[in-house]
Order: sequence, then structure tokens, then C-alpha cells
Amino acid sequence: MPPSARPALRYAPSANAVIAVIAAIAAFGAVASAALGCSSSGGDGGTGGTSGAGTTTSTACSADNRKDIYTAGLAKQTATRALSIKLMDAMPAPPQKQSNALILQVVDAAGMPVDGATVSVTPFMPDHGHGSSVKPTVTAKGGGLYDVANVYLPMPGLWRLTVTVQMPNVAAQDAAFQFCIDG
Ligand SMILES: [Cu+2]
Repeated sequence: MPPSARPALRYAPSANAVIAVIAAIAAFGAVASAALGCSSSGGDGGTGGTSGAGTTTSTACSADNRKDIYTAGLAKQTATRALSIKLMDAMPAPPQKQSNALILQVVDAAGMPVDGATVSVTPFMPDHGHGSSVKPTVTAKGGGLYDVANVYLPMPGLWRLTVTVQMPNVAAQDAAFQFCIDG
């Protein structure tokens, strides 16, 4: 018998050590899938061991009462109520899995269009704790309108689209739309 084989025979791993190794592998798998942005579609919430309710039913949009129902002109006020952000159009409508484009209009409390703002849109999945690998691009069109391209929603479930409006010499304000994407 070669000398190198002896320690393995002498120190057989205990049952606890085996369980620890299995747990470590499982934990690594959960972290790896999160880092990949939950790319496996729907139903994967249960395997990651997350305790939050709802992850295993992420494609059941009809039962999700957090979602907004898309209509052209859907408006959200910022926390200070100083601005309203209107979703004038979406392509496709309502937003769907993968690539989307939006047209937003920003108006002030008097309903006047707000131009000259720096507008950004951030997609995020609150149930999974991750965003999108693609950053939306925003182009001002005048009349308070802002075209938003590259809104990429890679998986089914509830997506929060936070719209942040930054105007010169005013604190940034935001409002969010929430859409549930069926698989
Ligand atoms: Cu996700």
C-alpha cells in the first residue's frame, strides 16, 4: 500500500464533516445562482433556501396585489408630491420579460412638463434582491417627455422600476412602478 493512502484510511470523515461539506456546496450554489441574476426562470426560489414568502410563486402574477395594472398615462407621485411621473407608453404594453422601452413624462405639481432633468430608471426584483444586468438609457425629448430604452427584465416575477428625477439645485426625487412579469 502506498504511504499516501494511509491517512485517508485512518481519518475517515465523520458524519458531521460530510454534512458540513454538503451544506457548504449548497450554500455556494445559492450564491452562484444569485450572482447570475436568477437566470433560471420561475420556480427556482425554493432551492435557494430563501425564507421570504412569494419566491416560489414568482410567476403567479394574478395573485400578486403589489403590482401596478398597466394603463397608458399611469401616474406616480414622488414622496414630496412635487412631481408626477407618468408612464405614457410602453413597448410592449404591458411590459414583458426581456427587452422593453418606455416613454415617461415628468410634470410638476401644477401639471407643467419638467424639462432639463436628469432622469434614470433602475429595475429591481424586490423578492430576489437583484437588479438587471442592463442599465436603461434615457433620452430627453422635450415637453417633459423622456424616452427610456434598454429596460431589460430577464426573469419572471415582480419588477420595481424606480424612476429618479434630478433637477439642478433640487434634491433628487423618485417614484416607482411595479410590474409583474409572467413566465
Ligand atoms: Cu430574480
